[in-house]
Amino acid sequence: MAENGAFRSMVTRRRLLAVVGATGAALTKPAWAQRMVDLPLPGGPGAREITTTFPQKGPMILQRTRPPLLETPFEVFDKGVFTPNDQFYVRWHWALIPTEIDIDKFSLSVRGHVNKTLSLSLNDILHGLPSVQLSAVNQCSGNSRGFFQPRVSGGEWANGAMGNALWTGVRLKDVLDKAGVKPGAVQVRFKGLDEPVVADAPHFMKSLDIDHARDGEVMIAYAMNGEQLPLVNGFPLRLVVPGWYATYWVKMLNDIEVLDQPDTNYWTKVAYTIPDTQHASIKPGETGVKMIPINRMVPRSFVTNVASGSKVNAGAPSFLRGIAFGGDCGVASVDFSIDRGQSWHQAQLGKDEGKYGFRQWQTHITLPTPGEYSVLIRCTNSNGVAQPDTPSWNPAGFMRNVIESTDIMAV
Ligand SMILES: Nc1nc2c(c(=O)[nH]1)N[C@H]1C(S)=C(S)[C@@H](COP(=O)(O)O)O[C@H]1N2
Ligand SMILES: [Mo]
Repeated sequence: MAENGAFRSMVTRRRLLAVVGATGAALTKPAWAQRMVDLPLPGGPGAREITTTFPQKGPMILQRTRPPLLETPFEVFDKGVFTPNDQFYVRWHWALIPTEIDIDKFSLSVRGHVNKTLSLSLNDILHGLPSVQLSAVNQCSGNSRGFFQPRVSGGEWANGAMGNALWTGVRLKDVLDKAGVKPGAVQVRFKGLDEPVVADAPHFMKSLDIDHARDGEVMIAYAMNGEQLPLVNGFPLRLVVPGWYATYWVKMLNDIEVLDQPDTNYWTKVAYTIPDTQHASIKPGETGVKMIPINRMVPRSFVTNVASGSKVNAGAPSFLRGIAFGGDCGVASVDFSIDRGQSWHQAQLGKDEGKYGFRQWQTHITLPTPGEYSVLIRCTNSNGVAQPDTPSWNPAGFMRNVIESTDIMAV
């Protein structure tokens, strides 16, 4: 898709009448922090409500209505490496999200430590700069949080707070160059159109170091899988930070501020920090650990065509397939074990759609005799980093990437 004229004509005036999160809960607690409610996971990750009431969205697992937290049903990942827009997961921090955007009035400001402040229209972005395209996994830092033991509070996601899309947009670098970054710039801060529910709460903002922002890969995307972004996934523009957790992928992006001091805002400095330890792991209750902002993703892999609890014939080959991703680089290999990790065998990798995206894998396994098996799948990325065999733990429930196990009964 070298020619992006199709997307350009698809970005049309948006008059969304559906209300995002129409059945909002009453806001009773005064402190903004208390609005970050803990989400119980009654019945476990498998027993959650499916909703079809969100604009431009198909069936999604409803985690929360206002602000929306919608999880991708896991079977969607078996359909291919690109996650369809209408079942791509959704996560917002604050409930005041525009329900329509007038694309003629929309503008993206570029300001702060720059030679020239810019106010770019969508037309300027779509027609004034070279377009780039890349497939990349967007994964919430807290994806799979619901599996943490001991349990931690936060959005109790199973494994569906991730998705892979083909993103089209412009390089952040080109936009920054247009404004002219002044010497002494240290970070770039990004903000969207969503707003806190109470005045004293911090607007959602994230920052990247200046060199990262100018690496030529970080993108301002206006299309996802060949279509304009769904409203709840950040229409009309969102940041795409390949290889980094989705917290940095600011949606409905309308403000870019170049900073000459490190960002001290809550969302960069306090929230979304991880222990500066191996696998970001600490012992429950451990204190006094140095915390750093969450950053690069780590490898993961999943079986998508067979669910835990399935039965197969003993002594006969069974077909297994799934997805893997390397995190901040490509997938080098996906291996499986049917003997609790004593021996590993390589699965076959599918087409490489780009190092930051999902990669499909497939294999046949033969479970020799009747009985219960735990089939383990392990991704090793092209930096030589493999998934760990023991789960890590941190109080925010971030960065889970332990080797997954699928329980299969051979009969
Ligand atoms: N403007 C804005 N952008 C945001 C957020 C937000 O609350 N507001 N949440 C971030 C987080 S934590 C995640 S996980 C991703 C989710 O992206 P998605 O909803 O498109 O899947 O958006 C990121 N960008
Ligand atoms: Mo997130």
